[in-house]
Amino acid sequence: MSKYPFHEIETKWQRYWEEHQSFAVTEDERVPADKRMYVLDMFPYPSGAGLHVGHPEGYTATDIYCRFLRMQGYNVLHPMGFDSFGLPAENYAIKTGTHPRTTTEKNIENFRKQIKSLGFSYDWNREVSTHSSDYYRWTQWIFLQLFKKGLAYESHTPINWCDQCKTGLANEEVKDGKCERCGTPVVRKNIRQWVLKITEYADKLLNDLDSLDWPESVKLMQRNWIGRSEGASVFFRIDGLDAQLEVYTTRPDTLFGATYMVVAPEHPLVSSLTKSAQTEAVAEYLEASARKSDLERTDLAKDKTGVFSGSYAINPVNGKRIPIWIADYVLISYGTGAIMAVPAHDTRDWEFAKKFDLPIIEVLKSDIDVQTQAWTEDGLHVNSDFLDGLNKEDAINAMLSWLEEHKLGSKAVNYKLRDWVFSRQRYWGEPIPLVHCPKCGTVPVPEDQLPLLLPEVTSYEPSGTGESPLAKIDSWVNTTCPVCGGAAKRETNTMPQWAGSCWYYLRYLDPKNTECFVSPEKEQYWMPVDLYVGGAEHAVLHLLYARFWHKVLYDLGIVSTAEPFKRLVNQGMITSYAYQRKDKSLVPTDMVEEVGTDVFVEKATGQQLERVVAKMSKSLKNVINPDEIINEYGADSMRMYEMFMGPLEVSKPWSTTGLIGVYRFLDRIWRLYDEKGVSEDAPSLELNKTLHKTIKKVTGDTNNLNFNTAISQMMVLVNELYKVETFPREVAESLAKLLAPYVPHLAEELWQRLGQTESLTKVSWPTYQEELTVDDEIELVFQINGKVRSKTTVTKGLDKDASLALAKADEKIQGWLEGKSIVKEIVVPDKLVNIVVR
Ligand code: ANZ
Ligand code: ZN
Repeated sequence: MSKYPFHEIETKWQRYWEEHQSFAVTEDERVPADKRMYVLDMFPYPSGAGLHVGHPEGYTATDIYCRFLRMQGYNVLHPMGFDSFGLPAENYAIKTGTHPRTTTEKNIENFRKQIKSLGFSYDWNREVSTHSSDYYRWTQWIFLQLFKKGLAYESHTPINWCDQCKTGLANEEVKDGKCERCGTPVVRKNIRQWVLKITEYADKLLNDLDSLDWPESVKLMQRNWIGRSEGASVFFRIDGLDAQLEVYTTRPDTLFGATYMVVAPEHPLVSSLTKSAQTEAVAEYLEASARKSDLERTDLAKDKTGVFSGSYAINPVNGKRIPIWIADYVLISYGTGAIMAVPAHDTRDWEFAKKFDLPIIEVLKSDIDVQTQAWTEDGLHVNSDFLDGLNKEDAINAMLSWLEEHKLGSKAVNYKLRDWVFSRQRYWGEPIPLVHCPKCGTVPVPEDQLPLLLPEVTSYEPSGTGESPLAKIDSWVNTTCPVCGGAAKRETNTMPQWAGSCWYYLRYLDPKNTECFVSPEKEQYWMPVDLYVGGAEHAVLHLLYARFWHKVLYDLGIVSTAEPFKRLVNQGMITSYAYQRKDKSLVPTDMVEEVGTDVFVEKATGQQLERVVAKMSKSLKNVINPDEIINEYGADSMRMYEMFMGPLEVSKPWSTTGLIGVYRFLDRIWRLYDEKGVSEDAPSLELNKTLHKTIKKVTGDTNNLNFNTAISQMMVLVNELYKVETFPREVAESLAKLLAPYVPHLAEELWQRLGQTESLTKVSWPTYQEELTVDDEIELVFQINGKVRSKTTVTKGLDKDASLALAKADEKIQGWLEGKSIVKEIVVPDKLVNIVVR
């Protein structure tokens, strides 16, 4: 008995595909536009840890889909590359002195080898790496287009800073007040930054989401992140000062309830508002709040703090004098950095008012006493003069008209989205191609001088003072101005890792072009990306940034579509099992023994453990190494198992037992062809029907990315084949074709052993006859008052009367009908008969 020789088979076919360039793709003009498909994977960061089992999940899904599409006559672009600038290589360089390029290129080599060992059908001729100068030349070029369009500017406003990573961060990189990468609480720092005006695209980024076939959850996250808010800006006169205080409010209708105002500590009017008696207290407060993070300032649970400025504003609707406070629960970065406080109907304002004993006036009819709690729900207006009795919508409109008429305010829109802090004070990134000239100001490096190469340094250590290691290389920093030729200095900040991934899908289209970043013909041939698969963690980072750059390029007329990624699918996370003690602490997997089916104990103590699902982690010793799996069970087993684990989009735990099950299935297929042997007989009607049903199901499921159910159906067919006497050639050939996208190495081998000389990559997908996929026999269900009481198997196509007669002849049904009167009879042919009785 021969064992399924996957090692041999997999090496053989990987070599074959490479030698025959089976997956090299060209812009074949004979292929009509609707038969061109661009299927994209999120390219990996080549970390030192190598491929994770999560990578092959998405990569296998797209590979199956691509192979399937090709067999259906599509011209398919399916590329792969590396997102190779980034902090880990740089941190490693700091520790060891190894150049990040050396580490990165070594890691890329390992990644490429690992990815290739899974037999994916990438066109490797199109590989790109974002750290290579041929590539980042064009990243720099795109940056310059943004700069020339006025979309990149230098800013001196405080930004988020990570003391651990020693660099500035974009808002998107701050999660719950902490650095997204290392978890260090983010502080504010005043350093010069390059910022991209993503806010100018807020509306386009928001509105165009509607046109995308993306998971609703991702669209919602982007909508919330952009955070469009509609309201009004209202002007308040300041008593005794020739200035006005502008606030942003979503509830202008509550103006009669505004009993005080608050400005952020950084508000430009703070010093003019501060009366001499308050000077000291205000100064103290400003200092204290400067030390706090935004999270500490805005946390709802935190005690409210603030200080009275000494000044008063005039409420424009009733002329009342209301005090102006300075408090850090108002953020300088949102709206106008100043608010009108309506403590009766806003929780934060209410807490503040209680603490500092400020008046609380009910202006929305409340079910509770607003002196004891804020009422934040709807209510008809009260204590509000011309708004009394109106509902929210009418009151807002009435107030807006009033404000506009008196020139005291107007409709306004605000966004949560902030401009993108784009410079990093680190080494391993694209140098920003700008020169600072004392005479000409900031000027771009001429495009024909790109790439501006990243210079060699002796120390990768970030200065931590807000300058990148590049600032220490005088010979690089000192240059001449491209405009006037005088002495000038180079910009020393580098770009964030997101820069390279903002446009890589465009470079794949034309990776070797030295004239432009992509030729218009190639761009138009392939774009947009038809299917993009990757992890959900990029919802507001990469996916928002890439859309932004793409829209800028679109407005510049360089790309032909308004959106880059038509359809997006998020693969679920592959988790692992972990073992939990009663006190919820986790036990490393190698300290656990399975003593019975699903019964686990801790080896050392014998204590019973509960199996739970957890993220893979080194400390729990439950990280699965793809290399080991491939070596032990083969790439085809790995591919098919990851697709069989469950629906692509859900998170699911790795189980080696499950993997072995799939391996056995492939072994069974192997033995079917190898031992049973193929006969030239025609298949029986029965078998033929199973075959055609299988083709139909696998076709539909593969098309919908429902790979797990497609695999189940193939299992049904294989089981059937073990039951029948002979293995007809027709079935053997079709099965090999169905297997081709899923387990391509095994399928090619079986196909060749059937005497075929052409690779399955050149063969068409099998078709099915619809009439063979429908069952003649169906189950007819009998119900009494909607409850199933009996059923029977009958030939399809029975009419209503015959079905009803059959039901009434049924013994059990007769029992239910006894002594009752029939009210109604419902027949759904080939499905059910429902008799309603009383
Ligand atoms: C009066 C009011 C009454 C408000 C009321 C709310 C409820 P969104 O929806 O997120 O846009 N606000 C405005 N600028 C702020 C800032 N810089 N820092 C902190 N809070 C600020 O929220 C807009 C509301 O948040 C505004 O409407 C303002 O409070 C507050 F019953 O004004 B409102
Ligand atoms: Zn950090």
